[in-house]
Amino acid sequence: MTILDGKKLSDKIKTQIKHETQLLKQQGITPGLAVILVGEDEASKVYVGMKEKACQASGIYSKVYKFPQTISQDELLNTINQINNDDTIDGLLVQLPLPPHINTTEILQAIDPSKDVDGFHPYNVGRLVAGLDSFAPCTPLGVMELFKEYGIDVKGQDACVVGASNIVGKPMQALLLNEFATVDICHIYTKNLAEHTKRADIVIVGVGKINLITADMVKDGAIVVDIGINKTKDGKLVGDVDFKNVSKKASFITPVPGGVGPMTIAMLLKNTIKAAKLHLK
Ligand code: BQF
Repeated sequence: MTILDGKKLSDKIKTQIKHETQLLKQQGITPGLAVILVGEDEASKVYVGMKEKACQASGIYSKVYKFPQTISQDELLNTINQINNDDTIDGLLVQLPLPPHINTTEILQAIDPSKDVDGFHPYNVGRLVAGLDSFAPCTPLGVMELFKEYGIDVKGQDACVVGASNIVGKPMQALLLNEFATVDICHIYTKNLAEHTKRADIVIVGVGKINLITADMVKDGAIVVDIGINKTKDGKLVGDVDFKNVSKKASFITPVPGGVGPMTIAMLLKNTIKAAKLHLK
């Protein structure tokens, strides 16, 4: 069993990005990322803090726009318009979730697709599904990067993605299919989850349920990727996979923390550099 070490790979990518940023700066370009944070969600604050710190470490200019929970739809749209027109900013992301009175779909559609480093705008979603060059969502992109680093070729493999969100499951399916895996997506209405996961060469799960994937649900030698982030009663971070037992059967497995999470942040930096190069042309 090999651990897919996302912390280690993300550190390596951050160093590469630092060098790329230096080259861009020699051409008079400083890559810039804007992050919009609404309200007081503790997890969101931690994630935005991680993003700021990663930008700082790799020489990317970053600016966080903080707003109270009570901000209106129009104020938020105006801010996005202003950032769309700001030449010092290459990438723009809106930290989710937004408050319930905000129309998230409309907010995401207001982002300039050429600055859409989270890849949530329907323009980029469409391009990803069509197999065209696009900004792809950072978490599934991070999973593909881990596969590449560890020499895992998904072509012709049976993959089972558990969780069908727009942020993780659906773009994960598209990225795998674009590389010619056979992809199954399971969700809350799936009749027999174990039946699907047991068949798979690659199991990727991100639903937010502790111990959803147990050892009896994966085949010997499976590649297991855990995108879940859960807090136990004693405040420990764990994923959706029973790591202790599943790791005995898996050929490759990601830990939580230190697996896909750090890769998500590294891919955000990578997408921001990509946006900066796009704007250079
Ligand atoms: C790690 C996220 C759910 C909802 C909104 C490192 C992160 C997490 C874990 C991180 C996530 C999850 C982010 C680890 C960003 C990933 O060491 O395991 C980094 O900061 N993430 C987000 O911005 O929004 C989310 C999960």
